[in-house]
Amino acid sequence: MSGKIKTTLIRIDNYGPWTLELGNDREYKLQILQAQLYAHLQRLFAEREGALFYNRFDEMVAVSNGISFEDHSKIQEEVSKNYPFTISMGIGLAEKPYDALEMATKALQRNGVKKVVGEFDESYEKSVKIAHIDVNNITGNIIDKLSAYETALMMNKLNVELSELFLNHKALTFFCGGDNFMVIANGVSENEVKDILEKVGKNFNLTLKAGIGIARTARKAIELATKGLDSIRKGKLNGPVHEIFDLS
Ligand SMILES: Nc1nc2c(ncn2[C@@H]2O[C@H](COP(=O)(O)OP(=O)(O)OP(=O)(O)O)[C@@H](O)[C@H]2O)c(=O)[nH]1
Ligand SMILES: [Mg+2]
Repeated sequence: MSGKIKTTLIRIDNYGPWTLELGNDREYKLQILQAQLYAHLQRLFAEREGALFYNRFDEMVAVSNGISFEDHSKIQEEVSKNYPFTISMGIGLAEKPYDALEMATKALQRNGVKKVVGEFDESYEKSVKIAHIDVNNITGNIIDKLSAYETALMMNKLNVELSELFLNHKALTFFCGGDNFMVIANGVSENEVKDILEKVGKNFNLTLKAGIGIARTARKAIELATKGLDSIRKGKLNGPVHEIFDLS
């Protein structure tokens, strides 16, 4: 697969010092703002065929293939108009997701407030590979047997193990709620995904499945990944992994 993955790191400018100004009774206000910002940015990126992931709640990562500098600037303006802070965005373009995000991080480190900095090259921004991973029958095997807290702890541990194993391939894993994980997986083969799922499944005494989508944009890649996953779920395909391409 030729082409590169583009990631955008979104950081709230001077967030730390600003939060302190809100006093000690601030946590609920920050949680509301962060949730609103996430929802808003998810929509702004999705409208431009991208996808957004929580990184550390107050710092988010988008897969932004095909989204221009001008569009990033429009997103930034929209945030400036609606929130009591501004954001900066660092953009990285590389063959491997980890390298793209590292470039994005470095771009932000070199620059100050309300910046949009980094790599744009539309001719390379045409391949996104995303795996949508899901636990088989989490309802019967885990949710109905363990306490809600233990289930959540298990998902956290699963997130750590998946993240580490995919990071060995320079791929980035994000927990998306329930029993769902999305991996920005450019450079990881279908067989490598399968091996990781089997290894993690053994360690946690459960089984996992994954749809993999390959497309020009993040939103389409996720749509295809989820389609692959649902086909396995409905028994139309033998799992645990199914890959679908659409580079039209
Ligand atoms: N983020 C996200 N969450 C989902 C999605 N589908 C289901 N969920 C949530 O994930 C949890 C588990 O759902 P399922 O994976 O369908 O349930 P399951 O018992 O594991 O069943 P199978 O996966 O079909 O074996 C539920 O809390 C759902 O709300 C999805 O596409 N994305
Ligand atoms: Mg499931």
